[in-house]
Amino acid sequence: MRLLAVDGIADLHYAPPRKRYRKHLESFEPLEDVIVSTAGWVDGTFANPVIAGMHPDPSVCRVGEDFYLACSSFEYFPGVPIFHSRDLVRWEQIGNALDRPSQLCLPAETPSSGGVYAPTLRHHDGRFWLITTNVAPGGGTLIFTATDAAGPWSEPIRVPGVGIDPDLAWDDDGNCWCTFAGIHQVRIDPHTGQPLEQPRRLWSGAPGAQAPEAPHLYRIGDHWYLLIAEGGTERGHAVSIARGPAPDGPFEPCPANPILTHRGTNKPIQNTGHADLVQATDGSWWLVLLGVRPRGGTPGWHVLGRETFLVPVTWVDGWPVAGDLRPAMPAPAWSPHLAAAQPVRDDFDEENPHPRWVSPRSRPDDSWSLKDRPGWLTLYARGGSLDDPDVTFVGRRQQHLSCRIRTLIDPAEGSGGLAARLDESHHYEIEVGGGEVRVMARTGPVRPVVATRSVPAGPIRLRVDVAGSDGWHPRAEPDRLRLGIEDDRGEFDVLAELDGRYLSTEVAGGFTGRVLGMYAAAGTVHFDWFDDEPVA
Ligand code: 6LW
Repeated sequence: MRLLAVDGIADLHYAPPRKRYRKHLESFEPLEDVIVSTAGWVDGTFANPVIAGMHPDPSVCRVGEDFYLACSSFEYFPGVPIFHSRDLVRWEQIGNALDRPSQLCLPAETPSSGGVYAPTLRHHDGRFWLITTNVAPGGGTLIFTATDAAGPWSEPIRVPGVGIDPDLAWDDDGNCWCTFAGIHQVRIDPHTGQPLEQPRRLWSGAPGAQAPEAPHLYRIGDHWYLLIAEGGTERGHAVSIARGPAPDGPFEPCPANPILTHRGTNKPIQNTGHADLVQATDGSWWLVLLGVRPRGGTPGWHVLGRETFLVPVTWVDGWPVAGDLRPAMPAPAWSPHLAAAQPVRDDFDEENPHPRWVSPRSRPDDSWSLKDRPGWLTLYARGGSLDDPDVTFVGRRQQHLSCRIRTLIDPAEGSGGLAARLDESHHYEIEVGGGEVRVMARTGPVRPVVATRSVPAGPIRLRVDVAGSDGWHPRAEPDRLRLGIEDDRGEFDVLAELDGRYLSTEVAGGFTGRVLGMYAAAGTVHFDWFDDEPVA
């Protein structure tokens, strides 16, 4: 075992002695397999976001020394990613709560940004409880339970009459209070999902505020606190709080509301809202919340979707006061916990895909395999292209403002490629098949083939470089994507360079961010590995 100190003593990497070898084009080049690190927590600061990429609507709970967090997942399957942390800063995805079709049905007619909205994750009576809403046809508000947050999670229990952003809280008499967007509340039987009364309206933030939503209800000391988001999930987003003597109020708003908002500021993190409170074992309090990192000129474009941020909370006169939310934050008082580092490469050597891999709407067993060609991910085309709701696409959320993705694809029995996807109407891809490589760019109603190149038969490396832009002028793009092919020496032959704004939430609309991945357009295609590496 070797322990390598990188970037100062707080950043340790453990590199096991086992050597692995890249297959094919760079045979027998040893790969250093760094499996744990404390990166992101250096010299007394930690980096925000703590979970980068499309991980919105975070809900957090603590069980002993362990923190667990869940996020929305919209039209992607599997749904509701579950993360674990011991230090609140470094989060490892341990599963997806909704990972079987019987739990998550997203029919082809489910629009992008439909599907699974904000969850609440709680631990009560020896079990994890997760409540969320699937807004797809045939969905509804659903409760799932598990004894291990990594799964398996139960079949869904339907909760009729409850809208989006449901929360669960229990009082000492065993009543289960379900509070949801509006803000409304109803007592329910969480085992059957049945309401025990008519829903009531609670406090709804500032008079006339847009979209009072994302309620979470907590018993803290002598008060019940009702934390909500208001102002809409765009630039006006905010976190507000009220308190009362009982779970159903009456609620008195905090005089300092909103307790957190970046509206009207030039701070680099915007759209801050939809928060959840948690207390660490040392007694300190923290908020996890969503925010975005817009780039480029005006109005600013965010391309990674809404991400999860962390901010400390202090209490003054019985009200929470949120710290200053910045990209570099003073680290918590405790030591960083060593957690699994995300490897650059997925070699497709495992029996099952890592939980970070998602597909739009569904991933039927006959659309993919890790066994048919061992060591490769094989995809079987269903829908013909990324324009189709049932395209065979396996991707992961883009997590770095600048990054490089690459894959070695064998299109011998079909065609497919590498894509950056915002939704069906907004995606760029580089595709190979029939002796040709093509770059295509779908932006709204237009879908030009931007570049083509003849290539010899056989496996080929496809590559997409995403370069975040730094300069500012009113029309500056948030980033640029360069799509091309790579030779065995790593030389990048760029076929097209495209403006990233067209794959942003501000252009496409909706609640999601970019997903980067592999797809099959026709027949059968094989992928030997997929690299996703941040670029400084
Ligand atoms: C979610 C709502 C919100 O249900 O966006 O930002 C909606 N907040 O609370 C979709 O994520």
